[in-house]
Amino acid sequence: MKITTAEVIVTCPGRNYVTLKITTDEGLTGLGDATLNGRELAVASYLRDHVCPLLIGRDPQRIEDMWQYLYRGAYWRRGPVTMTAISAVDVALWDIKGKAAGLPLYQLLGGASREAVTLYAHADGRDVPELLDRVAELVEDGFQAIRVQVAVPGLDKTYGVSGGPPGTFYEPADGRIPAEQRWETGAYLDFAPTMFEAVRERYGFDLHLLHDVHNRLTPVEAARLGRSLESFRLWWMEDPTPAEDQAAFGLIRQHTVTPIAVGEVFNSIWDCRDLITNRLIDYIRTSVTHAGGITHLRRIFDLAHLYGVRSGSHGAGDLSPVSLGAALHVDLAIPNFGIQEYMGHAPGWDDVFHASYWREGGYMHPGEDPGIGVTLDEEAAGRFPYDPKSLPVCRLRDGTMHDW
Ligand code: GCO
Ligand code: MG
Repeated sequence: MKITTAEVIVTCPGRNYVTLKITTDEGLTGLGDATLNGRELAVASYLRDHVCPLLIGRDPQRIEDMWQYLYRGAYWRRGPVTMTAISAVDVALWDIKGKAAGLPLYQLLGGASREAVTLYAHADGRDVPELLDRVAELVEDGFQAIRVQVAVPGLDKTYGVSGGPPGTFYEPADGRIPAEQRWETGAYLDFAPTMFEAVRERYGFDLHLLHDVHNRLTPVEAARLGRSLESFRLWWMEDPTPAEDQAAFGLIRQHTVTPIAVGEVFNSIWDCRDLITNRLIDYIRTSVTHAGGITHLRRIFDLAHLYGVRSGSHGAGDLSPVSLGAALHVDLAIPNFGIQEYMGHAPGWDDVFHASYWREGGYMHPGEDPGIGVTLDEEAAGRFPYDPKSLPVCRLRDGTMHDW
């Protein structure tokens, strides 16, 4: 079997998605997600200009060799752009392998280790009552794990709070110039326990609660937050500090038993190694799209398994349905699955993508179609052209740049 074409499709059905489509001389096609939110065209160019020409004529069945060729073969390696491009190739090749075998991908990964994949959904509110309403809807819909985020009183904008109608929460990403938001750590730390208190008071402890700090704290502030939330028994506290400084997690760990999840911005096993092997985190959030595809993500999860760390893959709406489909196969197969983020996609996404995956309440399954089970309608994709958007940036009240 040989690769005959490799095309990059950029489309915006509510959000920008970059998809790699690989076709073989036997007429099989495979899709991979290459979306890097806010930097989409950099990956599209990396693929079109530097990777696609290398694929033509190669054997798509040699997935491991292709991965090594693209990773070790690039002198300037690693980083989000390169690794997202490699991920897309890898996922597309696994899609082809599944189709060639006539099997859903999870069967090639060892078969199902569970009946379905447990999801966590997102609830947010401009205030605590609005959050409680949103949690009620998700509970009604069958979710047993919910990420909760509430606007911090006194701040004009808080990460994770859209103020939009339920089910339509997407990170604000408007135009080429990023919006600027202001942040005040003291107000957040004082307020955070209030939202968990309210949810626990209404729902008791049957519901799993998660929270994303989104890199806003210093290590000692994160330690304080984790400690102040202990009695609410969170499933996890996500990205309490920027993860470049991995030793920081040692300090957080010394002070709190609130579980920690990190890794959505990591691109390789090297980014995760110290946090995992030093047992500084409980969940690793790397995704098929940004951490080297199925081949490399499994390697990360296997390392994590050795150290009792479970998976909790990033699944924000800025990762395409191809990404979610691929993630579900991995989630279903690995022994140390923890939870899968589920944010859904913008209304109308299914005009462009068609997916075999299905959701029942708080569970999802990748479906039984051969390969990943997600297809793209190119004609429909063409009706939704690229729409430049940026993630916001964040400053402290005095104007100092901070982490968003
Ligand atoms: C999450 C993430 C997202 C990111 C987004 C950036 O946990 O879901 O933090 O909300 O901010 O994916 O593109
Ligand atoms: Mg996050």
